[in-house]
Amino acid sequence: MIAGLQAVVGTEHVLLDDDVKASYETDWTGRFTGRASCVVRPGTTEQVAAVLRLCTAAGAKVVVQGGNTGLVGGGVPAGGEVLLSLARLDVLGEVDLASAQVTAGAGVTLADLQGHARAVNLDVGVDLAARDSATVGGLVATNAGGIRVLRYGSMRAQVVGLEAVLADGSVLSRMAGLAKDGTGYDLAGLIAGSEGTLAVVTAVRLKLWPRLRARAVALLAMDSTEAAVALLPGLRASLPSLSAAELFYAEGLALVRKHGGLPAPFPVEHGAYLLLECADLTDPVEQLAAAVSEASGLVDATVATDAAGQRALWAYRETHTESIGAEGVPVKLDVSVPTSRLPALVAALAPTVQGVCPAARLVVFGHVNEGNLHVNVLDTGELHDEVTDAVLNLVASLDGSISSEHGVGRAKVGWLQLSRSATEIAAMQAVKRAFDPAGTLNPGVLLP
Ligand code: 2HG
Ligand code: ZN
Repeated sequence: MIAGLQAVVGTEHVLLDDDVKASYETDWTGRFTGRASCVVRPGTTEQVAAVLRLCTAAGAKVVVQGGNTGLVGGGVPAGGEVLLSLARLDVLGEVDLASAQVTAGAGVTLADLQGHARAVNLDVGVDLAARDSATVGGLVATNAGGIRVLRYGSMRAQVVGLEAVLADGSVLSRMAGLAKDGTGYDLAGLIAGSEGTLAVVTAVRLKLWPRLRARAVALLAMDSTEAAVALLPGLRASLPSLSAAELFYAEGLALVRKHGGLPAPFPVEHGAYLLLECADLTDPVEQLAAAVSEASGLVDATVATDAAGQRALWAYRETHTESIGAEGVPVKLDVSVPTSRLPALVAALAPTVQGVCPAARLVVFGHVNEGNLHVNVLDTGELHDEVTDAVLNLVASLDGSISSEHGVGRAKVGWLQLSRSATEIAAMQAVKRAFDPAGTLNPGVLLP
């Protein structure tokens, strides 16, 4: 099989040396790691197809990887698989202005795609902190969310066309980008969010949005999560330009200040912080300032008008992940509940985690509009499964989802039944068998 792979992609793109493979074998969190039998780096869709034909024929298992920014172990080997890296599929098509769409190879980074779209006054609907490394293929395969979901939806909602290779090497392609297409099953929508278990995404066609250069950012302080959630209806109604609403707390603020050397945003600590961003064609600062001054339940607020001030406020939110990572390897649980139940979730988290792991340190933050909380637990020692179990059961008891935007991966596969019924899991397994009967793709990810 190795000789066959070398013949397809060239010897230099089949990595066998342990040192060279290492950066592909551990995920961003450092929690998930395993050895790959080899790393294969095809440069075209045809090469991906030939690689998959060879692997399936040899009975080899394949793990698919984009920018390796995943947080649930879905893109790194468990042990012995072929690691298929799509990083070289980085061709960006010309933007189609008539439809406001673009075709991008799976290996194009989000930042490159954003730059490409912005050059013609358009923009990508999804944005997230890992933009410089995260790739389009992985964003689609995991249905990534990020900081603009409240305005533009998740990655699946951006997809108007998709090319993917099935495990047997056949190529499924639907790239015309038809805005209306009533011909049956939405296979692109199904593959989006399937975490590499159904097919290998090699290219996507994405819808683009008008570029909104004028931005305003505010950081609000309030006493509680309840107060933050209570603000949402009024903010959405009075701010059609609202494009982000991000929540964090004093523990996370202390960590980002410690690791980033950031100044305190307010003279005293508060119960909850909400970062808002508005984006529009004309300057939204006044709109935002008016909405903030009318909002009830605020104890402090600051509005940034210039780009440097906006970046400084965003840093409090966007450096959470790396600041937590600098403290140790956390248990990361990306969950969502109906937004109205977010205060109940936040209130119950500390006692729930301490009940199973008294030494644990909890840092939570998230995307408030979607009821999406990033529960990061440090210092869990050997108790990561116990902590995971307690938190995910709490989430399920509040009608929530055990994975909001990071996917199930390997991290939560044992808990899928908390969010999906037996009937749903059986239907998902039947779909998996239809696409990948030999079970080549991403075994151990998503499905038990
Ligand atoms: C974010 O919102 C990402 O910044 C990462 O989804 C969340 O590190 C995390 O837990
Ligand atoms: Zn997030």
